[in-house]
Amino acid sequence: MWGTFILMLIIAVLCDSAEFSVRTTVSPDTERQKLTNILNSLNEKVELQSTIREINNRLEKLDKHYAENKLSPATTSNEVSRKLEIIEQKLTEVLNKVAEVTPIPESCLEVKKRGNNVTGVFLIKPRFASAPFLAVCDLTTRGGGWTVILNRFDGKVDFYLGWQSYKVGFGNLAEEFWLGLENIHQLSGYQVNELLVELVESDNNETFASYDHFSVGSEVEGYALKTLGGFSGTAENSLAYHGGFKFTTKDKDQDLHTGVNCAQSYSGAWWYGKCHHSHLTGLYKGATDKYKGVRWGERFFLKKARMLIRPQLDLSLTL
Ligand SMILES: [Ca+2]
Repeated sequence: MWGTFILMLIIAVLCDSAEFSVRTTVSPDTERQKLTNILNSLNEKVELQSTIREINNRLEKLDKHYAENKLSPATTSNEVSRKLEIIEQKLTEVLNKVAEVTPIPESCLEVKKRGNNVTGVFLIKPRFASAPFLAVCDLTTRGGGWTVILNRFDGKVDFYLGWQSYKVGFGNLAEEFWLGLENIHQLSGYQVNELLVELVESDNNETFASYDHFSVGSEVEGYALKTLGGFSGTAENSLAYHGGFKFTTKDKDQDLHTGVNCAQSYSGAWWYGKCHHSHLTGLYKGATDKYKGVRWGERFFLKKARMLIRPQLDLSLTL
């Protein structure tokens, strides 16, 4: 089943690559039309990227199952992972080719400035990113131009995942997702960004927390919450405690709690210290311990949570 599925994915990607391989034999107008078609088909890429993420998540669970039961599968997940890497590489090549001939916006703010006013999925490429990626751009909230980095609203996506998943991102951009620490670093590491956190409690009370400055360091820096400041909002300032801390997942302990992995203790992944005042990656369903649920300060078992970042509107300053 994996074989057929992966083959279909490879064919889908190669078909796109083939479109580029005939570029030199067509007229500029046809070429432009072809490019437009490719850009229009980016929605399919969203699906493909989400599928790859989904398969990776399942592989992670499968590996855990094998390890726990001391099983040796006939087809190893490593084999499948390698094939997925090839598909992802092909997808990146296609996106890079699009980037070569069409200027890709560096952020959702640029998407907005180019006259887009409808929130949706856009291809963006931060200045120093090695490849473009797809992101949900909120183009209406508080002036628009936001990149959504976390979205939770129904618990369909499992957020209790490992380092690799948090690094590259997971979930489905059309539903719940985490954009990925590397992408968040690329967006916020070289330019002053602000952060908006939107929360909805179980009684539908809506609150927000906003920070003028927000940046996440590189992988070498442990994807630390490097800069955080300028709080305002109707919710608590519950990220302040986490400023400066590295990111911890259940399989990578970088927190301040000796002998304890906070991600394991609270079934999430966050910039834990000893351990948290907020963690929006907590369990959506099935948490009896309120500190294991989706939490922001004294608001527990949150119904909805979004994190959005945007280069500062009134500052063109780059770090
Ligand atoms: Ca620890």
